[in-house]
Amino acid sequence: IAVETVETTPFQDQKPGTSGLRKKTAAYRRPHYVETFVQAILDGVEDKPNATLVVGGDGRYLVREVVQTIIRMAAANGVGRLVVGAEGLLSTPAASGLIRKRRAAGGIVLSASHNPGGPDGDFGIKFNVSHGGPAPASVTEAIYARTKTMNAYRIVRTPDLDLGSLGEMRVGDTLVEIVDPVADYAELMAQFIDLDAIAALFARGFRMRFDAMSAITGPYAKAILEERLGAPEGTVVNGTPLPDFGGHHPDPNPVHNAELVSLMTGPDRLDFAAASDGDGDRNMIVAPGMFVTPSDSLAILAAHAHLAPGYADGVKGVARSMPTSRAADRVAEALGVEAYETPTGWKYFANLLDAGMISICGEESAGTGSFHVREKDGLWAVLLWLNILAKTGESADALVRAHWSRYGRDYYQRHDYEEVDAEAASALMEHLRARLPALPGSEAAGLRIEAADDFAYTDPVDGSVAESQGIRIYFANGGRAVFRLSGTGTAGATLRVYLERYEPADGRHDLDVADALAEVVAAARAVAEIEPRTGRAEPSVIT
Ligand code: VG1
Ligand code: CO
Repeated sequence: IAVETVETTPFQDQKPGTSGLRKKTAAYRRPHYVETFVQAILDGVEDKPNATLVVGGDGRYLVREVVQTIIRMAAANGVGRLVVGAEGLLSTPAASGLIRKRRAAGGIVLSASHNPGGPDGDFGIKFNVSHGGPAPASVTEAIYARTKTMNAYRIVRTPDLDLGSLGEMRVGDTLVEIVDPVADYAELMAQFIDLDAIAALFARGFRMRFDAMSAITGPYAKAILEERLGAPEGTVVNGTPLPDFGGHHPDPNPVHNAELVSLMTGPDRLDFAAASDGDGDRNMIVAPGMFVTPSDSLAILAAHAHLAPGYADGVKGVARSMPTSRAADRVAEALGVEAYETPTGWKYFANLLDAGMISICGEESAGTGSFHVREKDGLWAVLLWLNILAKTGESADALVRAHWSRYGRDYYQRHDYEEVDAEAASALMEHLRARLPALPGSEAAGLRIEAADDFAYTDPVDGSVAESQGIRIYFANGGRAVFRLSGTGTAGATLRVYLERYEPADGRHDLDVADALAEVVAAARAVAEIEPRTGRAEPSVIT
């Protein structure tokens, strides 16, 4: 078949952020926009005739069309094999697992994750490398550099492939293999999680809800929880991936899924509830009567992971992103293993996982994962929780309270100021940065500042350095505030303010979170001059 070379004008705005290229869907509607980015990815793939690429997305609007485009361009560029999820579907963790299992050169995941989908929503293209994890900054920077001068791309003109039928097809010299998106992932879970113990839990009448939020995890959760583990039908709700996620915001947190939290209060409450995001890598855990913060969840999973077969040898080390609360560090200390603190974004965990330095890692933004893949994994976290509940025989809320009484409680909140004027947001950060040397010893809203810095990370494996990853301010009451700008937003800037305060093991664990953090919140707002600089007296979302 004839390969066509299409001449184009380069784009200057295809810079990947925290997790791939993420823009308003309309941006991808511009002629040659998708093709330019895909060509820049393909240009970086070595030994193409012998390379395998994994392709799939979270089912949102535009995924199918872009999968067809990638197939045509991979064929035109001479890629040996494509492994494509049926109907173009693959969750982010499933794609990561497939890349590893098939020893692929990498994978292209089509998703804007927890951002809304549809023609007026967001779309994204992520590139993962051969270890299965997000491309490191060196790779994304090279892709971005190529897009800025890209003046032609290669494509074949073939009819759309039928993405619904499993099996192999040829497009030119490229073998396209359509696979069941769930099968390999379910297999992987069976290796790491004690599924029999969970099945026995359901057989004893354990009641839970898993809300797939009309995004990618529906088919995975139905296959594993309902079909394999025998949870009653209807345990999984919103289980069909829809192009617009049913109009919902597929971000699993107590604001965007308040229903799940309210379901867990009152006399008829369930034993457990959970949700995942657009592309299936995040998780929200709700215990009877309480939302479990992702920071606490990470610590609790690390403390009990040895109860699951994949971690029976013990946890080797733990990592958390810098803004995540320090709860996981306390568990690492008790286990006598190393705790690492990385910048925000999953790509920083991959080297530590590859080197066997950590077993479990996570982020405050509802991401938890382990060495089973190189992405965070929503359903895996839910299954590990169920595994732990089945093995300990504890209720989820009792497990959380027991954790606090042993390790103390890290009260935690994140305040997001969304769609702030981009210049005002950068100026706010610059101002804080400039004042750093003067902050220690000073007071903000009556609270004394003990230390302050701008977080930088040196990767202990390859020595690469990431600078300016967020401003940390430590207060005299044991509190901490962290400030950074989001790298996944698509309109204006989002200022994220992460707030926490530690209450020791013998302290008070039953305070209202807002009350517990009130002093730290006031100090953070004052020191960053949030209202005068952004015009916002209150954040848009508190999670
Ligand atoms: C956010 C989160 C970060 C997460 C990233 C991707 O990034 O804070 O922890 O890794 O989203 O998550 P930012 O730069 O907007 O703060 V997802 O579920 O998009 O893959
Ligand atoms: Co996600």
